[in-house]
Amino acid sequence: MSRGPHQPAGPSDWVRRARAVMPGGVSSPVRAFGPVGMEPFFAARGAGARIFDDAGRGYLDYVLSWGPLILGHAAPAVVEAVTRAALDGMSFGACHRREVELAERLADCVPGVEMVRFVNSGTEATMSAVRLARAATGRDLILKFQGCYHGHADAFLVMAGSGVATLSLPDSPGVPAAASRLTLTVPYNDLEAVDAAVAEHGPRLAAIIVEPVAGNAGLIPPRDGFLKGLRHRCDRAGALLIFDEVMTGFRVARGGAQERYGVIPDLTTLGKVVGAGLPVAAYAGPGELMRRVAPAGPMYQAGTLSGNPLGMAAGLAQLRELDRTDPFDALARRASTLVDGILAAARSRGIPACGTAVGSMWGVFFTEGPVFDFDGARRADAEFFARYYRACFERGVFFAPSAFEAGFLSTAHTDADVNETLDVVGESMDAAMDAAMDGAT
Ligand code: KE4
Repeated sequence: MSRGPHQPAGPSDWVRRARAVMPGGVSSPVRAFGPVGMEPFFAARGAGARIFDDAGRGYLDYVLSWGPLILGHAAPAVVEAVTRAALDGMSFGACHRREVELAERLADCVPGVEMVRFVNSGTEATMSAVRLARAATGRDLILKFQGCYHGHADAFLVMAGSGVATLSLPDSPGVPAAASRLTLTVPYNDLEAVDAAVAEHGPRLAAIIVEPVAGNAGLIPPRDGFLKGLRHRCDRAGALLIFDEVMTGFRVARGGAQERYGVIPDLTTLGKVVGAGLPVAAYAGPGELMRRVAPAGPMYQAGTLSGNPLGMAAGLAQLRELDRTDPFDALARRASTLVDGILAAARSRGIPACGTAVGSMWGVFFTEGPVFDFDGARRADAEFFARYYRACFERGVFFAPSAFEAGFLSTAHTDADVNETLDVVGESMDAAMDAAMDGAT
């Protein structure tokens, strides 16, 4: 693999064209590479563990479309299923067997799931799950955790108010204060803060929504007892527990975090892996709750392309392949090898770092650990990360272009790929340290 500079000199023509017609030149902000001081990367194709730019240069990919591609890019089983499905039509706007088959498979795999409603994005899934919790409890307030991301619905784009138990403030223009005041925000892994919020607002609390393994603040695992503690507090308060498993589903275990940690939520949201890269997500739970959703019940939610036949084909093919090969232990071992190698490279250079892997999700912070919450994650050295990131990219390794994202691994990544990555990591840490001494930004 060529290790020459992979970055064109200035904004390419495509970046200029993109910025002329799309805000920031991207379809989603994190793709703009802002935090790492680079121009947006344009992908041309992916194959296995690698993604390729327009010039044909390959990068070992640990973003994997932000999690969906657990079998790697263009997995043959998925491509064949989608190709075949497309020949029969792109969308029916009617029931079809594959959506039933995928819903049955999700119910079979995920402990807290009995019934499923498909939607087209994680945001749709979480906003619908919150609406269902409000419908089921007749209550309005929800509680979320700082650093957890559940998509861009108004209820979630909030930041903590002044006090721990106070209601939140908008975290984006366009989000009305009235919407934010229905969301409580407390630190991740902090059951005492949850107790304070529940003591103040418990009778109005419809749900607690949580990433059971936080993957949107870097990777922050739940502390022992945290998830079980949320389960008990919801039961005592009469609120529903929502596990946002859009990222952790079929990633930290076949049955997601609820299988791994043995804590069953009232509602589960899924996405990413269940669509294998196509726009598929879902909210799900026991029949008693899900039958409140129209047309079975009064809670309205709908979607033109929900249960799309190509997305269903992709998800079924990917989940069938996961069941056929059962790669979870091997993926977890390889992810741990990667993180251990990165931490060893940092330690041998005197660079403060901590991190871990949970299944095939992983993350490293450039700060002394441990990191239990978003405040801890924010202590990481963002300048060093940006220099290190650019050096890795120039050497052909594509990590998430933000210190506040998790990394992933696919079954297409080999031990040789991980070893090559660790070589690049060491070289890039040296380059980042040299750049710091030279005063380069
Ligand atoms: P989408 O609406 O982007 O499909 O899903 C929102 C969402 C919900 N819940 C969790 C736990 C998530 O991680 C996400 C989306 N994750 C980000 C990456 N951290 C998607 C990447 C992006 O925003 O472009």
